[in-house]
Amino acid sequence: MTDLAAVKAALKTQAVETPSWAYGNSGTRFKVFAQAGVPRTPQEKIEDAAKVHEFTGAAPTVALHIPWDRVDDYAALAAHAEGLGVRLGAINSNTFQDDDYKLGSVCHPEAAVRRKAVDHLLECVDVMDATGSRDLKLWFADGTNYPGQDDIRARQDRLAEALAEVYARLGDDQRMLLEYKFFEPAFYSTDVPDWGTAYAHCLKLGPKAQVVVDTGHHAPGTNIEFIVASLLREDKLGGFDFNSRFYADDDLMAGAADPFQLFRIMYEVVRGGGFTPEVAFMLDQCHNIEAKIPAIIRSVMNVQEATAKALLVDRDALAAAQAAGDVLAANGVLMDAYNTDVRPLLAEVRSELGLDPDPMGAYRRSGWAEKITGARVGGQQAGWGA
Ligand code: LRH
Ligand code: MN
Ligand code: MN
Repeated sequence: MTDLAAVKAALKTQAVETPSWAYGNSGTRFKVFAQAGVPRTPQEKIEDAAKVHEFTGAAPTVALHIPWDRVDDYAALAAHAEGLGVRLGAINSNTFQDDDYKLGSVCHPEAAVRRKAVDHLLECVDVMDATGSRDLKLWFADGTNYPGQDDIRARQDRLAEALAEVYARLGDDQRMLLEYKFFEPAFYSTDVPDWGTAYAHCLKLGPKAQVVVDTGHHAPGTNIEFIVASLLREDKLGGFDFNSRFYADDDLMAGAADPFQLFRIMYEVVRGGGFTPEVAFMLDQCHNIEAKIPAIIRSVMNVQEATAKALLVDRDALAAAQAAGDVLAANGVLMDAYNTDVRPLLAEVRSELGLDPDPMGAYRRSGWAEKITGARVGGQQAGWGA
């Protein structure tokens, strides 16, 4: 039997970080679609993120991407966020949008380019000092397109050297989260293609280096929950970039393409003791054709629903069935939880928190969309896709 009161208490603590870039205009490599009312500044992105938190009660932090969110005064930006009831979260580095990075950043064959990239990462730690952020999220677009183009192994050495320098700069309460992605933009070899590579680097660096799992960064058919279970077992899961995919790194709404996979991942999180602030639950998505703020509210709700189902798994019954080798009973226990309609439970949780039980409706009725559509002209483009 699952303890419903405990499930509700756990759900009330859930925090999903939303990405500043998801509030900006985005698109594909073919076209960026401008939407009305889109933020023109980092401050306005945070205003939108605050709305997501206001209606879900579960999105208290916003991740920044530097330089997309570069400002003169980061402490003032943090104060702006706090004034709106949210905080600044992970600082995401960007070493992929500069001509100098054509052949890579921290793995580039030229020392001068590597220096520039590492300096940017160090600048991101300065930003963290000012914002009070705990996590530096690193994703490297580094790789090669053709066999022989560069020395794959030497690139690993350069990567290790860069990471070590940044690691040494971290404060006592700061961490680096290393993100992997199996391909794109490089098509032959990628320097951090998988969790094994990220894990090996993080292990060598030390406890402040952790792996981040972006759910869109795996080959089709990859068992992501196995990766989650393994990283938790090794104390190396730093967080998630949630989004969903049908084909590649689609960055669609979390839980939209495969809610069952999200449930399986959240079950391993719960099972592995990962439902704690030590694991950062972040979204990394873009909303090219749908309204952004409600899409992000929907995504937060999808994560909450998967979590609620994971928490509802009757772990005793599951363990008993597993121990008895009763395949069908064990699978049945898991599916019972997955097939539970948790929406009434989450509505209750929201009411108990003093929130509207229907975040989507509450946002619609709030008039915020109309307000920003009238007030903001010339919204900013999220950093990529031009
Ligand atoms: C790379 C990635 C990474 C970036 C973000 C914009 O595909 O997932 O996390 O910082 O997209
Ligand atoms: Mn990501
Ligand atoms: Mn991605």
